[in-house]
Amino acid sequence: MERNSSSHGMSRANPIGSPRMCRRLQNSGSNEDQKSSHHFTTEYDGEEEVIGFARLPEQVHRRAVKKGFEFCLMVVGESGLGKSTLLDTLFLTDMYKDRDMLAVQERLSKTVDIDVKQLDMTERGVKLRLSIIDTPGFGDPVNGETCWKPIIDYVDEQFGQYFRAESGLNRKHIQDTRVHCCLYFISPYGHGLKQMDVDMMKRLHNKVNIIPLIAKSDILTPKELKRLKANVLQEIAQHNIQIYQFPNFDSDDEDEFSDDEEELRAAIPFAVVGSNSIVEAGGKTIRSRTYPWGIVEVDNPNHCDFLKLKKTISTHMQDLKDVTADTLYENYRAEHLKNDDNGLRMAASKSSEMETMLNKKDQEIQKMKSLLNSMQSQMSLKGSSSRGTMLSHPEDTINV
Ligand SMILES: Nc1nc2c(ncn2[C@@H]2O[C@H](COP(=O)(O)OP(=O)(O)O)[C@@H](O)[C@H]2O)c(=O)[nH]1
Ligand SMILES: [Mg+2]
Repeated sequence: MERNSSSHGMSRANPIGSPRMCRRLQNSGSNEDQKSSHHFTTEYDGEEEVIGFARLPEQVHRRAVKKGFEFCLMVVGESGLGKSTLLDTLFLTDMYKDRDMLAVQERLSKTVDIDVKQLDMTERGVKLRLSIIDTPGFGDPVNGETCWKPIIDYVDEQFGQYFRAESGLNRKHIQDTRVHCCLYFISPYGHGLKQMDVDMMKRLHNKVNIIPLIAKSDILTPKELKRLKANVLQEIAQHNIQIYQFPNFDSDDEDEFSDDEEELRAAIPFAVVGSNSIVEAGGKTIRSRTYPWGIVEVDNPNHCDFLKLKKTISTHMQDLKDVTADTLYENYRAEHLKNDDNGLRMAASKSSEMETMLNKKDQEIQKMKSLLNSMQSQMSLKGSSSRGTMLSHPEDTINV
């Protein structure tokens, strides 16, 4: 299982913290502990280095840069809510402005099947392999009732592939195609979650990190949006749906960082607007939707939460991967191993049943044989006294 100790480190300057201006040697724990344990905490002054582990973050960073990152993002939701458009908006035109674009440029057309696109991008020397998984929307005539199946099958199959690779010989270069994040689109036209949203989210929540979104939020007034967000959150809680929980950082983290986190957390479910058209306004180029009455700017925090969504993904990539590997995949693995174990136990009990049956048959055959022998000896006795015909093969008359 991949574990990366750099969790959260990529987004902060110095996760371990700079050495403090003090020198003390302290025993951790109570007096009781002092007798039995030898666990000391040492802090060295300023620039002084004994081991030099303050350079660990650099090493972790260098390793990550060399290895590159893999991240898989999926979009799920009713048909026509702007999933494909938002993916376009997120990645193909903006998210990594300085990226070296490879191949995939074409716009995503209406999705009828699961469509995985890969983008290899480099940002300030850091390589990212991004897999974008666009799924067929619910209510599409092509999938009808079983719309959830290909999506769940896809997620399970990625776990399965990882599991097989992990149990194989070459475990060094496992490609991680597990779905690390699922953007779940909720309709702006209703009053909250639909039954099919509840069903789908419940099928997904033990397998992927769900980030809920209010789709096409430009059609809602601020008041309507506020009410819809509240309803959605209330229904998520009521139905015990587990959505992605932001990690709790230590209280001594930089204030600014915690404030940012709090702002992101408070905006869930993020109200998004997607667009691919760029307009010129006031000498600036902005991505927006133009209506007869005005312009909705995708990147304007007063118009929607698109920037907050973008920030959440980019600053929580490692945490989303960690939760996938440590919790969601572990659940799958434990379940899988339990099933395997049950299978083995059933096979074992079947074979022992078979053995008992064979033993029983053996005993019956032995019994028959001894019966035959005694009959044969009786007959030969009779034959010698009455000179009657003797059977050469007594089995001919007795069916064994
Ligand atoms: N009003 C509005 N329309 C949108 C938005 N995003 C996409 N659309 C439109 O909704 C329609 C369906 O979009 P699409 O991305 O194909 O939806 P998908 O089926 O969920 O992938 C298209 O006509 C888009 O132009 C949005 O944020 N607001
Ligand atoms: Mg689509």
